[in-house]
Amino acid sequence: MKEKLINKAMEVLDANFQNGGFTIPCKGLYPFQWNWDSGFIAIGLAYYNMENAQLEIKTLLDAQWDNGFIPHIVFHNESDSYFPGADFHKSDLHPKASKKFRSTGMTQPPVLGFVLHEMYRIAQDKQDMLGFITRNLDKVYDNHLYFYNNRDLHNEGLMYIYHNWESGTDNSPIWDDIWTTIDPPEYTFERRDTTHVDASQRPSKREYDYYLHIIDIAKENQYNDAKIAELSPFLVQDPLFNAMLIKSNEALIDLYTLIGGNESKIDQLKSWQAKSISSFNKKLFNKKLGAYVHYDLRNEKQIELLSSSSFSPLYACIPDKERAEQVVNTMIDKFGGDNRYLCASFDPASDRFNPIKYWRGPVWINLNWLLYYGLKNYGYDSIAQRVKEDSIALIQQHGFYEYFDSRKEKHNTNVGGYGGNDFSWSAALLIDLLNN
Ligand code: 2M8
Repeated sequence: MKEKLINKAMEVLDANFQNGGFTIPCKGLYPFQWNWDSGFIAIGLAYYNMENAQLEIKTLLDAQWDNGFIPHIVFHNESDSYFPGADFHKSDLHPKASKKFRSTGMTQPPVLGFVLHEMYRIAQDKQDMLGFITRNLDKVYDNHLYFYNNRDLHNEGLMYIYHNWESGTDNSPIWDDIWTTIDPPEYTFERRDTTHVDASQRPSKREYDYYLHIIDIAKENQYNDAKIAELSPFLVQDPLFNAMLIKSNEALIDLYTLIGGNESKIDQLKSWQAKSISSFNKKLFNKKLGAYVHYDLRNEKQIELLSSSSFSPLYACIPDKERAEQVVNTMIDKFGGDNRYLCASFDPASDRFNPIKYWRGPVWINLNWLLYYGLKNYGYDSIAQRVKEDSIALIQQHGFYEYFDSRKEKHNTNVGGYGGNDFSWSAALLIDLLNN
């Protein structure tokens, strides 16, 4: 069984690999290179094709801007199967944007630091991998420098995101209250996602109006960070995004130490870490809910809602042991009933929960992967094992879907995998889980 699944996962990844040296998340639905997808994909590729794993990262870094920014989508190729594409985003409005590749003017959770660390762990030829890391690590460091210089509004070590697409958890109910504060125009455009996936599993047209409107505000200001921080109606400190940065900081410290030299960078990273972890625990923990939450900077308040992002700080060792226990208890109490696969992307008890709609409830393999390692960090091995087994069972029963129903009873009917099929990060991270 294990071998068959791994072979199928490799087939999915290989079929999604493109001539430009990168892997698309999924045919039709996502025809370009996505930032954090590429990171997760490289981890899976590292097990059987290190050359392509390195190429995946190199190709993404080739699109880095002169200010260290790494965009969320790189439009290496032309495709009209996706909206909004390069002509809408117009990254060239920013003076430091890549001259080589068109891209979006927003980013995604910064996974590259820990991805390089994972690739090193997996590599058979450590020397070769260390060479690759040595050639690329400063680029990732520059990306972190970009964040600390431009996204840390209050100089507290917590980055803001200015668009829900920067979170990676696109249409999460977390944003619902923010949307009520905005009144975007009704855009006229042709949706492409709903030609690939049933509309019931995707965001609504009105939600797309919000998404496009925020991009228009950023474009009117040439994607200038300071202007965006002043004007964007969406400005959030996201626990998942910041946990990814903190985990990647830690990875950079380890990797620079391995390479030798670079003392001043290591010192800088350590001081960022101390500040970020301390603020994270002060500002993003919610005692009443017993987990981490988002902070809405525009409206100056915590968003008191639980999502799978609430547990992601376990992956970056952000809580101390006692707080980690609270977080794990919350996860099991609220998301871990016997009738559920772990881990729903949004609080199943909430009236905003939707079991089939994208980031409003379904289980996602990348979040499960982060939770698996996060739980292991604190010795919760049997719960970690459950997350792993649930992930494998879902893929085995339905295929390499983009997301899955958390309700166990649903799976008796053989319905349960949603969104795109033959989805790259589901395949890549399953390879890692099965090899672990
Ligand atoms: C989804 O997001 C894109 C926009 O970035 C979309 O819906 O069009 C999200 O799940 C995101 O996290 C992911 O990186 C992307 C590609 O898989 O798809």
